[in-house]
Amino acid sequence: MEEAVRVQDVLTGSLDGKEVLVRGWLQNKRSSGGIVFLFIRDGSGVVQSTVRKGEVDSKVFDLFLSTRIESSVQVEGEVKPDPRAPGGREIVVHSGKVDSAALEEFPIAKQFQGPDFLLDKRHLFVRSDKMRAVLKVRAVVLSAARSWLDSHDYLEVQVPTLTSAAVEGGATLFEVKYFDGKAYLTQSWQLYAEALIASVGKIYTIAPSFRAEKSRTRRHLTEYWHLEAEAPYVGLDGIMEVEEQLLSHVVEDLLERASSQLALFERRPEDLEKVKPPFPRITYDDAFKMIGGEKSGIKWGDDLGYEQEKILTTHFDRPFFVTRYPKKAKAFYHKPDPLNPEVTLSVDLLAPEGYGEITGGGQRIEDYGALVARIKEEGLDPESYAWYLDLRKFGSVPHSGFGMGLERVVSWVCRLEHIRDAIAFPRLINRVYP
Ligand code: NSS
Repeated sequence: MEEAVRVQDVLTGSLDGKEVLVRGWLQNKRSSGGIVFLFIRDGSGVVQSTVRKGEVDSKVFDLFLSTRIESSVQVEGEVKPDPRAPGGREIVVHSGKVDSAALEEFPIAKQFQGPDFLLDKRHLFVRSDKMRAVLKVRAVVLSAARSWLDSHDYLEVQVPTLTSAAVEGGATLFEVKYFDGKAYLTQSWQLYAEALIASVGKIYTIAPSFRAEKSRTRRHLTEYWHLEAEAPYVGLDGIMEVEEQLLSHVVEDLLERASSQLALFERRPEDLEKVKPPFPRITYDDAFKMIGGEKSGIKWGDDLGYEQEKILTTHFDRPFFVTRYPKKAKAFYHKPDPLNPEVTLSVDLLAPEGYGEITGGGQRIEDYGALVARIKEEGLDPESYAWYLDLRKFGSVPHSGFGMGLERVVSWVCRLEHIRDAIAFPRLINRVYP
């Protein structure tokens, strides 16, 4: 196959005056008089290509005049600057062909179509400008995060998806048949991470986590991408520093590498330029007061829900930490605060503008007896955590970690209304198709 150039390179101007081959999908088409304007998308961008009657073979002209959008096509022609063309350049087509003509009208139209219809057609909707931008933002977030973690001596490791016990409480476990027994889809890598730090030190992973979330909310998926890190000899303050540095680096990289995608979502760079360490820090107690105590709909000790977090976020114009959640609001492994054992050395990072929680983590219980006691207190069976308890028998050290929901971060930076649009093929309570 002949080498095609990338549309992105055409749009930089470096190919002006040159004869090029471009191939891709016909995103849009317009014709007027003897001209057909083709808008060809190749994954790197969209370029206007102009086919003029009389300047190309008449069969080619008729073909492009009649072919439907989302056919795959290729054109050869000269790159010319043209201020009227989107991106400031067009290809003056000399020849071309339709590789695979769309067999039907493309079902996704420019006019309003309901969310359920678009979700049913997600396999085609992923071709939209919006989804393409989201995919790019996701990729930049992950690549920036990897680069920060790698350069700070965190080793990327992998742990099982099929597990035998709950990390975050049993309510959101997906059970799967495992031969004659049962297993669960992982909610978090955490228990395995705590085993691996004694082998390789600071670590991270990027993997799907599963939550059988029964609630339909704008911020819950049943399968989401989870970036998690764990570090030995790090306490609550230390892990907050890791989180704020990591997120600041990610945002800085997004501003540099995904500015046009952010602009598509009308995310102003000024908003993100504020994302610099140190982030504001408040305690759960402060937060409880700020939301008006019990008037907010929760009692002291309850976890902050979406509604409470939304109120809190009105007080901040950048991400902020909420620390020291009550024991009752958090999973069994969180270390009680030695100064006030009713609360834990836990921390959530909340994004502004109503988005709320994007990370959860904190310092873990390192003492064997204290961990057994907490497991029992939560009504869990220490037997199910036998290997995890072993970790406290052999060289236990203070350690901390956190998990960041990729789609939560993407929803916030892209100002999305619903988390389902932060992932190509969302898994929701009522949806595993397509
Ligand atoms: O339940 S978390 O708050 N914490 C953990 O799973 C810890 N075991 C992580 C750790 O310390 N290694 O989940 C962490 C983050 C949370 O802040 C959200 O950003 C995201 O995972 N999360 C979700 N994203 C999308 N959909 C759902 N259902 C979801 N649940 C959590």
